[in-house]
Amino acid sequence: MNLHELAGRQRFAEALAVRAGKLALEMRSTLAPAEAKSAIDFCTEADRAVEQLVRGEIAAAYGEPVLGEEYGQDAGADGSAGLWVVDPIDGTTEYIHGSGRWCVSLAFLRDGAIELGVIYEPVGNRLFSACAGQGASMNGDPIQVSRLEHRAVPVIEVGWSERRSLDAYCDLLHMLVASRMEFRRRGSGALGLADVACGVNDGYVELHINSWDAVAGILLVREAGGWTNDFLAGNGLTEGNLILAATPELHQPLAALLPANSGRLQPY
Ligand code: LIP
Repeated sequence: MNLHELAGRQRFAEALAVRAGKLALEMRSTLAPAEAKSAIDFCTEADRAVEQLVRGEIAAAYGEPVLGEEYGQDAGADGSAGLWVVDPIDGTTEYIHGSGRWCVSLAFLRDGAIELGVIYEPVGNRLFSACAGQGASMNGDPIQVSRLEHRAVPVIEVGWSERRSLDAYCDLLHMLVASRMEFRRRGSGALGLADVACGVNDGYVELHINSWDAVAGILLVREAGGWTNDFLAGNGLTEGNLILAATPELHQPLAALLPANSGRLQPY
């Protein structure tokens, strides 16, 4: 695909993410009770409506397969001819609780490579966008990872889900503090990664995250000059994986804190 066509897709994904985010925002005040997928994982009618909107627009514009959080992977979507990876609302618990910390995340992949990543945070009105080899932006302005130029204590966001043990999570927090780093958990893996790309976070680590939460943010971090592990190695797309994304100065110190068997840590 030439750059001109990819740029057209990027504009399409940006407009679609904004439209999808506005739909989620409109739906929030009149929402039916959330449905529990597990003790801490929920789905709302807005998650489904937003994913349906996104799937419909992609089908109409490109006719390409989608892997989405709520409706799964389209038949025949092996990714070689192009695959859209969609999280309609990342940070659903924050969304339900009335916080602004949630977003729409869209990515386009081909042949196992992430070509586009777009994340829209409706409440903060932040639109993050990256195209492979073309840099990353927020609301149209170029962004860069921190390079620790703030000269203060590093801030590392550490995501958690029930897919890994609470003990392993707490061990990681202990080691971060012992290494003189601050930790945060703000409830959206996609925004945690976007915040690495724009320097608000110095790193993002989660012992297991799903691809729809991670792939758009991974491209943002890499295009903003950051380091990420090869999240898509093995079955990362369908099974999820460990994610480590950071300003380059921190990738080795952070990798040293992770258990040897925690996932694939080779670079992307
Ligand atoms: C969740 C993320 C959370 C992350 C979890 C989970 P959801 O996604 O937002 O930050 O730690 O792994 O995937 O359920 O809100 O889309």
